[in-house]
Amino acid sequence: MTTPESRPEWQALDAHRKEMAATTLVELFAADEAESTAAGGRSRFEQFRLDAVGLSLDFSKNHLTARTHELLVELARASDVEARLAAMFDGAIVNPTEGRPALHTALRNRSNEPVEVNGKDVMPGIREVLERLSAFSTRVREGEWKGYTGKAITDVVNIGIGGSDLGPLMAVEALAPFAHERLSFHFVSNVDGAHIASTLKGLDPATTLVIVASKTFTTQETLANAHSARSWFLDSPASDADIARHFVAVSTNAEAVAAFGIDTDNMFGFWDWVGGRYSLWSAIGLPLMLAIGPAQFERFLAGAHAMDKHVRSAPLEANLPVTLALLSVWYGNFRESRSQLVAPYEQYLHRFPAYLQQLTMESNGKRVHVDGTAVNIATEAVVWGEPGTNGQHAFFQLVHQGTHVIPTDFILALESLSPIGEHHLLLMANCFAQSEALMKGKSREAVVAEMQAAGIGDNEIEQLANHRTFPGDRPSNTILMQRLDPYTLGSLIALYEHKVFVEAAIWDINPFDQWGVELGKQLASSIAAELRDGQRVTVHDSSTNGLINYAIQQRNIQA
Ligand code: G6Q
Repeated sequence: MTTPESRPEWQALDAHRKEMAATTLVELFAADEAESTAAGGRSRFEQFRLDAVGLSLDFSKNHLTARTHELLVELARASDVEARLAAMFDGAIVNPTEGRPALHTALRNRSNEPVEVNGKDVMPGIREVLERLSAFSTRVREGEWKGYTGKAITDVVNIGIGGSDLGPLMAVEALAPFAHERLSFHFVSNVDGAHIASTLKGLDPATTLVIVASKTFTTQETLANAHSARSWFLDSPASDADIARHFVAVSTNAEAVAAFGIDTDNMFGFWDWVGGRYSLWSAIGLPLMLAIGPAQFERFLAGAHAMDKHVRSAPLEANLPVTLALLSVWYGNFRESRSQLVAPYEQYLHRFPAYLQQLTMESNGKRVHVDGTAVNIATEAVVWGEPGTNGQHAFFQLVHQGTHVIPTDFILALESLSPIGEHHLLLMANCFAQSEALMKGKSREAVVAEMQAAGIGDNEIEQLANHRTFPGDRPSNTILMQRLDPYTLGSLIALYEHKVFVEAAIWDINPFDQWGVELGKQLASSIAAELRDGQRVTVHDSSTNGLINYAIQQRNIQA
């Protein structure tokens, strides 16, 4: 097998990195501006800017020249990115450790093209579930679907975790301005009883719809929360017969849904070739469809489908997801950055970083290649973030003056969904100012001059100047959209999904399995049995034995 780092294109980038090591962003801008003015050509901003599917990416504030970009694209080409994308879209087994295709793109396929798995077109099944979801959502939204006392539904509680929670939660929050006025949405994921208890407190069982969302329908946390929700429901004057009006399931496991007591007529299915963190486009998106309605949900799918078409048809050098992935590889593998910040300057996207953490780190947090051999290069960075401007008053200190260089994605909508006074102008100003400041920094000379102008004495200047100096040269992307709506949200999510896929193609890792998550599922059940049993344990290491035994002992004392 050719490892990524043994490719000549990788080595060419490594050599180029050395040439580029001392060149700063400010120098790159100065050189490009001089050249474009002399030649009457394009500015750096124009040169490193891409527009597609309602999104505009400015990647000029990165450590790259036209040559860097060319070399990165050559690496993508040598890594068979185009063929690998085609294989995914065409239903090939791109998840070999679980023997499955990964066809989230089929879920949003708006074309009439068939998509085959084992010789069978999956599109009719996808359309049928979408129609059932639409019919159900319309009935709930229009108040035709009644609770057991004859009242319309007012509250929807989604019980799920991981991929069955983060996507719908993020999207319902992101599109809140498009949501049905009568319906409120709640998401319960944590097995900590506080989550379900605080959510159900104050809700009326007679007007609450519970969605139990679990691909496998075996996830401990989700089943524990679903059982508690059912007990809460049956503690009201409702009876078993009323469950059908208040509990629906989204799953691939009809048997387990029936065993739980949910009528499979009230179940919306999906398929094993939909990965949890890629499942928002399937029936897992039911809360979003209930919130925004079937027509807007179609727009959401259409935005993602348009990005699917873009990633497959745009040349690699003008391809948005490919560009983001290549920048990530450039910083992670050639400039030693280990972390990426995502800063949406859009309050409605406040759960987007959490969603991206799962998408990115669960997909590409891997240490072996597709064939099982060890990876000798860095794979995924740590992804984190919070909405701006909040982050500026907290961790941006480290981004500006810490010892790590953290490439940042700024995301901003130009039009506010909540226009009040000058709020949006201030939000935009902060977003643009941060990327400028991260790039330019503030030299010691500028600090000294500023302090002298303020009449500060030499001793104080000497003591403070280094503290007030900013190194700058910190890279960022800025992703702009006209406004955040179902279409642009669909496109934005698909952009990052494909970014993750292209990174995985370059690193030659499988982005669609998650053995680390599976491990957590197994471990907790054996310790749960030991805690239930209450007998002293000796089978673990001394720390784990000690913790378990201490908890058992304390519980006995409390009892
Ligand atoms: C996602 C992961 C994981 C999964 C949850 C919930 O890609 O596999 O986050 O979504 O563990 O699983 P269930 O939907 O089966 O309950």
